[in-house]
Amino acid sequence: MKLYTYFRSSAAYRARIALNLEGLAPEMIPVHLQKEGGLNRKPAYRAGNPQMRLPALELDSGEVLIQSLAIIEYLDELHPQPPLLPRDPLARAKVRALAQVIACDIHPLNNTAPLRYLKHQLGQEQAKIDAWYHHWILEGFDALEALLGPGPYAFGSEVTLADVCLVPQVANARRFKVPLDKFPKIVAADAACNKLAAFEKARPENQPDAE
Ligand SMILES: N[C@@H](CCC(=O)N[C@@H](CS)C(=O)NCC(=O)O)C(=O)O
Repeated sequence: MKLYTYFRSSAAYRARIALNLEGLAPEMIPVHLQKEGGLNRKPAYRAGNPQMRLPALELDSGEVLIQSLAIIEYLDELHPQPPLLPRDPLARAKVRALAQVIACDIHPLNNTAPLRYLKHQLGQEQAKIDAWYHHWILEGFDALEALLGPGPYAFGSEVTLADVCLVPQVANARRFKVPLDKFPKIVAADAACNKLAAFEKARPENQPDAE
């Protein structure tokens, strides 16, 4: 397998964590999202992933999977130990909801493409773009903080898909200096996860393409 990744991509970071948790070590293929306007937009990458985003997982069959949550659930179904989703349907729905607060409602608004659009097409100055970025993280984290359980992880005593999404989003928040003091449960779940090797190995600064 090959994972198309970029050290700073938080969606690729999710996939890296899940692969590590499942004990899988695909070949890492870095795709630079800034160089030459984004190497993800070149025909070579677009041929495998018409959406031109990261991550993509190329299977040994040559099939290419896109969308981090779809990739992670695929891996989880093939490698059920450790499970990233609980067996109980109610618990599964709750874990997916936590993951989707991040992956569907926070992250898409703060992604490279909409931020570039705000800057270049809508002519917004950097201070306004930073305010936008902070706003959507703070609003989403308010909800997550209220939804999170007692820990140590986002959904209790086991690592789940919720943690796989939470840790990269917290890393983004820190990178863009979003204050986290209002979110003790989020900070504690992030800290608990980062003690685990699978999370540590997936960190942006530990990637071969880190700058
Ligand atoms: N919902 C997608 C989001 C993928 C995504 O937007 N990835 C970003 C990096 S975190 C990307 O490739 N951006 C490049 C671009 O928009 O040009 C997923 O979960 O995989």
